[in-house]
Amino acid sequence: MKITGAKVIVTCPGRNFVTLKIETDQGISGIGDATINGRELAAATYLAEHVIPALIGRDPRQSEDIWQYLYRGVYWRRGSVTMTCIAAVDMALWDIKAKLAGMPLYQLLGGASRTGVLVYGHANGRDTAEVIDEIARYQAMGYRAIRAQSGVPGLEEVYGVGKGKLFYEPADRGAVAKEALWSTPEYLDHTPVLFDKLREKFGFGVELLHDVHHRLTPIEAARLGKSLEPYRLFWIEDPTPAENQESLRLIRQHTVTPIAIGEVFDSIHDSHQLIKEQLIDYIRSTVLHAGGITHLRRIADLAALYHVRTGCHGATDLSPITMGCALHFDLWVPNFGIQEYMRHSPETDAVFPHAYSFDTGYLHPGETPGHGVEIDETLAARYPYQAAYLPVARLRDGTMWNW
Ligand code: EZ4
Ligand code: CO
Repeated sequence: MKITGAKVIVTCPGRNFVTLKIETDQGISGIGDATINGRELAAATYLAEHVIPALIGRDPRQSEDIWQYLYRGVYWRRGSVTMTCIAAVDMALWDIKAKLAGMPLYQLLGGASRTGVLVYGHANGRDTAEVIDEIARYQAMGYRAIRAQSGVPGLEEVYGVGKGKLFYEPADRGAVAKEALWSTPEYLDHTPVLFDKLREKFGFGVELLHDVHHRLTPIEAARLGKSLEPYRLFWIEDPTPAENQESLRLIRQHTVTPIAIGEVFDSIHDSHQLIKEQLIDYIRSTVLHAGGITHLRRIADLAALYHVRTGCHGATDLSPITMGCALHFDLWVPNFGIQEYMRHSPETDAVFPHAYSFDTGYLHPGETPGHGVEIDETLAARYPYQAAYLPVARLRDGTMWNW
């Protein structure tokens, strides 16, 4: 069996997505996601110029050897663009392999370890009253786990709030990123008050989560974790930018609020120390930015040794192809924790018809052979690429901060 062709499809059904399609001499094709928010064309070029020529003629069933070829063989290891492009190839090859076997992808990984994949939704509002309404809305839809993000008095814009409720989208159209103001003291004062009100309103029967989005220093994160302990959060997400893995030791010494980190990580080396020292409870790496199913399963296996469970990233800038692959992975992986599920817009869902479905708080990848996600190329062609970027953050005095 041979790979006979491959192409990159860039489409913008509400937001940009980069898709790799691989074709074979047996008439079976597979697709993978290569979207990096704000760096879409870098991934598209990397695939078209540097990866596709090397794929032609290879046996698509040798997904491991192709992974190693694209990782070791490139000399320049790791990095988000490289690892995302490897992931796109890997997803497409697993799709082909599972279609060839006539099985849903999760069966090739080891079969279902659970009946459904627990997901969390993203409830956001400008103030506590709006957040309460949104949580009630998610609960009415059947969600059992909900991430609460609220505006902060004194700050015009914060991560996770605004631009549509059920379809949160952080990127703004335009050639240059928008700038937003960030101030930690207001946030740290406001967040425990928010969760106090949420628990008062909803009780402890719903899992509540919160994304800090890399905004804090370690000691600030420690204070936040400690102040949220009475509200028993499922986790706080990305409390600090965790390039410095050691800094999580400090947070751990001060709080038992569970910690999830890693949506921007691109390989096992980024979380190696976090996992081995049990400095986190959930690893957020997903199939897209961390080298595909082939690499994510290695991260999950390492994590399992240290009681760390998975909590895959699943925001709207990860295409339905990533969601499909993640759900096959989640249904199988023994140390599954939870899956993020930010709903895609109807335009996106129409371009990427998929077999996965939501029922009473759980997603299921479906039984279609392969990963169960397709791309409607005719429809995709109607939505050309539009430059869009995540905002950048500055402190009151103009200092650049982490968005
Ligand atoms: O801001 O994926 O948990 N989800 C997140 C996301 C990220 C986007 C960045 O592209 O933090 O909303
Ligand atoms: Co996040």
